[in-house]
Amino acid sequence: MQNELERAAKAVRSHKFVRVISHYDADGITGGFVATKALIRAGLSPHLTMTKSLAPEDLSDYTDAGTKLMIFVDIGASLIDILEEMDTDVIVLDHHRFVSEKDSVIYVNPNRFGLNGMKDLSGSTTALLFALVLDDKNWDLAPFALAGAFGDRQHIGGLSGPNRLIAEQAVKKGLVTIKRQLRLSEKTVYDSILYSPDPFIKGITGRAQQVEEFFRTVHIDGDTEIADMTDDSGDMEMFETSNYINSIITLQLIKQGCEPETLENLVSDVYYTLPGRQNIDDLSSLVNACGRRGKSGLGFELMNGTEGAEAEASALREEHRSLIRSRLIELESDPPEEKEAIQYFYSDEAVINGAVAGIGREYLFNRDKPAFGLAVVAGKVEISARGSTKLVKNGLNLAEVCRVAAEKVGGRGGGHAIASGASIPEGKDEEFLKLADELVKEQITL
Ligand SMILES: [Mn+2]
Repeated sequence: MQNELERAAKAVRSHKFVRVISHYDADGITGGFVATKALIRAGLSPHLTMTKSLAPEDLSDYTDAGTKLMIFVDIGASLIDILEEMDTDVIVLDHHRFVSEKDSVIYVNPNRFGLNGMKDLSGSTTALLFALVLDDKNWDLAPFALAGAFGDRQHIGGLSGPNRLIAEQAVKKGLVTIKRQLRLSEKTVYDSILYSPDPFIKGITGRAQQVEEFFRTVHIDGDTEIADMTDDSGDMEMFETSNYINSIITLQLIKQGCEPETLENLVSDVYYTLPGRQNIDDLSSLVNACGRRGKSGLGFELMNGTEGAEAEASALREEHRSLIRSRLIELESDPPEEKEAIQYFYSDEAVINGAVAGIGREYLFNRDKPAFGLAVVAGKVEISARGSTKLVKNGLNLAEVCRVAAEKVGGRGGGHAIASGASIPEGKDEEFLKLADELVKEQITL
């Protein structure tokens, strides 16, 4: 991988202008930010575009006479064969499913080098490795890169591989500090349970009256601040409070059928930037919301420290999260349809379906089947599919399911084994679901 990174750095040094194209989720936006910052520092003039998807026919939108170098971040893995045909130099920094390699494309993908693209590196941390090959001074971008990896949920259950090394170095360099604490990201316990859909407490999350009643019944002071309950506070009383809240939430989650993995992750390493002490999970969810609400550029500005960006991003996040909460609350009483091996539901908005499928499967739906969220948008059906580590260990590969099933009905799909997506023509959803059901059945019984 180091060789490929050196090749990338060398290619960059012979250019002045560069088109950077990144994905529009938290990983893509932070990765685009990290790459762009590093390129500016190296004396180049980058032009960054963040996009939801990249079809072969879109590529011409990004090339004009002046474009001699294109860099793809957290996107591009599925298009290597087509990128090879481009008249420009091409660098791809992506961790999605590895399909093929072509000598003319400089292609840094962890899956290509014996690493796990779902856990060991994200698009943004791959972009950080690229930035570091350009200049060691780019270490200050590590917190943003980590926010991207967290956006892809690579820290759940602990970081591994190069991601872990990056975090360790960032701590050593005084850029980041880690605290073991309840994984609630709002300021207070009350806000966390009311606003954050993760963890999702059945019958309570998202409903103020129920949250208040719940806290009264179990004698929890909702105003308790999460930051006060960290492992190094040395305050015995706070330590006990934290344990108590943890056990109450755990009990609730056991009642609603959550798996051990979910319960274990309630307490985890939470990363804060230094200085400033911003919760990196929080940064990640703000950037994610910007992308999902069609304002990727605001995510960039937030990281760049633009005045007012944080307040605007917070408002967008609340807009986005309220849609996710509402859909999950509806699904509590009207659960997904089940086929033999999969479960599925429809939403009006495609952008919330990844989160709804992921959180829903973990906290509300059948834990033994991957969840597919569908939305009919402008003549197409957009699909998000989410599984679990346990299902993947049992053979589930949703990237394969989405790719094969989508292609059979005239669409496109791919992603990761645990989380993937597809876009298919309208009216083909039943056929897609039937194919997906068969594919999952085959994978899990293998
Ligand atoms: Mn990614």
